[in-house]
Amino acid sequence: MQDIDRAREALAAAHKVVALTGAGISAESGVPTFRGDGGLWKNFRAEELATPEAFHRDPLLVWEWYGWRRQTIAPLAPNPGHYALVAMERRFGEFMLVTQNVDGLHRAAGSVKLAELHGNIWFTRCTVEGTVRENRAVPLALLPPRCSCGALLRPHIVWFGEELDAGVLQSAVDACRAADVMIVAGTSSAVYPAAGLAGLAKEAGAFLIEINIEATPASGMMDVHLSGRSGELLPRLLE
Ligand code: BV8
Repeated sequence: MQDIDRAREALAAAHKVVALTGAGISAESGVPTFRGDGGLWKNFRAEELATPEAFHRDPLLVWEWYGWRRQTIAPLAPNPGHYALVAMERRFGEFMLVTQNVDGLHRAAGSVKLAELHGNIWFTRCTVEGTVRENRAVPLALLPPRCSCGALLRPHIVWFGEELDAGVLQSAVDACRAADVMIVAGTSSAVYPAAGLAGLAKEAGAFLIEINIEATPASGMMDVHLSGRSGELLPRLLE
């Protein structure tokens, strides 16, 4: 039996499904990934930008990077991979989508049962009051943007060395521990604690399906590795 048929068979018997996505699922929408050729980190040094120290040292530089990313993402649309996950949310009794992506494309596609582990680039957070507000301005009116209280605003994003939101992470952990099937799509499985979620699902007996154009450090624990683009393979899982 072909791997895609084994994956479909496991999904057909599943009641509880969790999906973990990374930058690869947005690649076909035109969003640059982080690693690999042309990746964001190639042109920028992660430690220069996606850390609280970098923001403290040079908030304008960090905001110029996020402003450029917002400008890049703003005109882009979800692709068939995003929409297939919306269809899965409506098909399975219990479904949760856990994403590492900050681009907001899962929300735009219609995903509701969604845990955004690393935050969302379309939201800012006041560095003094902690207030989180949606801000879709492209370009941003002021760089770096400031709160009405006068304090600097930061992207509502989890940087390296920062804790994830405990509630969001717990909901993702609970979903992985209860899943019959877990789909891991478009992620290099390099960043923790997100990269540890597939192991939790495996320990709890879930059937693991990886969708990626290459092998990853997580490929060895998968029941099925489907090699190819998520925009093509995710919809085929629903056939
Ligand atoms: C934390 C926001 C507690 C920025 C990001 C062990 C436990 C806990 C922490 C650690 C640990 N070990 C190390 C750490 C520290 C660190 C970490 O994991 N470092 C890594 C590099 C080793 N983790 C943290 O700091 C986390 N915080 O745990 O707090 C703590 C605190 C201090 C000390 C210890 C513990 C915070 C992590 C969040 C960091 N923020 N982003 C921003 O986005 O601007 S992470 C960043 O990488 C993005 O969010 C991205 O989502 C994430 C993962 O990358 P991917 O999404 O996988 O993207 P990538 O480009 O890498 O891969 C794309 C994949 O798609 C590839 O495999 C490619 O083949 C594939 N692909 C491409 N095209 C397609 C495709 N697949 C299918 N179809 C296609 N068309």
